[in-house]
Order: sequence, then C-alpha cells, then structure tokens
Amino acid sequence: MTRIPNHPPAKADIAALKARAKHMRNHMLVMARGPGQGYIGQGLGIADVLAAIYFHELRWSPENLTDPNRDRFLLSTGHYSIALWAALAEAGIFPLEELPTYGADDSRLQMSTLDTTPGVEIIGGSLGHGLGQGVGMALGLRLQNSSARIFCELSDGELQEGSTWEAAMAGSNFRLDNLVALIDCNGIQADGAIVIDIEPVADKWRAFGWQVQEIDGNDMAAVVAALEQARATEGRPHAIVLRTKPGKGVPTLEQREKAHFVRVEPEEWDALILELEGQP
Ligand SMILES: Cc1ncc(C[n+]2csc(CCOP(=O)(O)OP(=O)(O)O)c2C)c(N)n1
Repeated sequence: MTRIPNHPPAKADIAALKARAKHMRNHMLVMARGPGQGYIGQGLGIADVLAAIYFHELRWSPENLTDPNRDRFLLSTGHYSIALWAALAEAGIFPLEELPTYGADDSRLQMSTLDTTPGVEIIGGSLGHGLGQGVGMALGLRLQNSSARIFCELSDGELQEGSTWEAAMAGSNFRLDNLVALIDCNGIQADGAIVIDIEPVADKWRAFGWQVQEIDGNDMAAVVAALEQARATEGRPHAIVLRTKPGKGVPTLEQREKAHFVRVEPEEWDALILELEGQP
C-alpha cells in the first residue's frame, strides 16, 4: 500500500506547534470579525489540539485530500468549524483573504461544517453522530487492510447523547485501535455550564473498554505526548479527555461567562486580536 511519508512523525517541535496554534487563533479572530460574531470560544479552546493533529500527528497531504490511505480528522461538533477552517487555512488549503467570509452566504467557510468544503470529512451540524461515523470508518479501513487512522473530536455536550455511547461500545467491541476519540471537555454547553453531570468522564470511557488519558488540552507538550501514547495502543480504541479553556489565548474571552457564541462590536475584534498578539 502507498504510505503517505513522514510517519511515525519526527520528534515534535513544541515551540513551532505553539506558533501554529497562535496563528490559527489569529485566523479565527479574523474570521469572526468578518460577520462580527462566531463560535470563537470553543474554537480558541481547541486550537492547540488541532495544531498538534494537523501539523504533527495526522498522516495526510494537503495536495491530495482524498487519498484513500490518509488519516482522517472528524469534527463531530460542526459548530466548531471556525477551528477547522483555521487549521486548513494554516495548511494552505484556503487563502487567508477568504477568512472574513466566515458565515456569509455562498462562503465555503460556514459557521457549521458543509461537506462541500475541501478537507471536511463529515458534516457535524446535528450533534452526537461523529463517533458513530468514526467507528464505521475505522472498521472499514481495517477491512481494507489500510493502516490509516481516525481521529474523532467530540464535545462534553455530546456525552449526553446516547448515540455517542452506542458508538463507544461498538468501538471497543471491534477492538478499533485505529480510532482515537478527542473529547473536548470545555465545561460549556450552549447557554452556560454543562446541563447533565457527565463526570467522571475518564472512568466512563474506561468502563466502556477504551484506553484513556486525561490531560490539559491547552498544554501542547501534553497533547503531543498523549497522541504518541495513543499511537502505541493495541487492541482497543483510545480516548483522550481534553480539559480546555473556552476563549484560550485571549484574556477577555477567557473571562467571558457566555463563550459559546460570541458577538462583539467591530472595533472590539481589533482589540481582541491585539490581546492575542501580546500573549506568549
Ligand atoms: C442533536 C443536536 N441537538 C442540539 C443541537 C443544538 N446545539 C448546537 S451547539 C449546542 C451546544 C452543545 O454543547 P457542546 O457540544 O458541549 O458545545 P459548546 O457549548 O462547547 O460549543 C447545541 C445544543 C444540535 N446542533 N444538534
């Protein structure tokens, strides 16, 4: 089988990955400034994980987005699209001039994913379906003797949906060690805090037969190390419980109580971009 080169990945350059994440955060603010609003809180929170995935772990090629042997990153939460657009723009798939069209009629960069946008593997607008699709893809790849892997992001809100747990059960039943769940526990769900208590998250995944790690999802070195450990897992799927901070990297947004959907005045976006620039 054809192998996409550079795998297993070379030793991670943590400083370079942090710089990627910062560029991606900047892209997200530029996107949201276009319409004056967007799902920026969770996007900023997951930026470090997407930087580690797209610029270190994933075996893929921006020149051939449909290579059958590519690793797939599935964004189950379609409304986090701003983070995916930022990663794909940073990888050169979209010109940066396109970013301000975020959410506009006819834009490729919608506020929730469309599968007509290059680089999108699944539509995630209706929550709770990403992991089930990931299980099906991982099983299909194994049946085709492919060494490609599936990385499926999902949210803490989606842990309140039965379909997620059906998929978790199937993943361990089929011993899918080519499947990694990246669970974004940012503690929010639309209007405020998580509605139904989902803790202890890690223990629940262990009980479903998954190998589990729980880390600070905004600590780049920890994210890279967790992905490396997931690569070494054999015989069962792997879950990484990511504790992330909504608005991460932009202090005003980190302090904001309602960070699910952010709308601010046009001049305030410029101030937020300057705040990001001032961060390490
Ligand atoms: C099946 C389904 N139910 C409800 C919604 C509406 N909805 C969109 S985002 C959201 C919040 C979900 O919380 P979480 O996934 O944790 O995301 P966060 O608040 O961190 O953005 C909801 C309920 C949806 N998109 N799909």
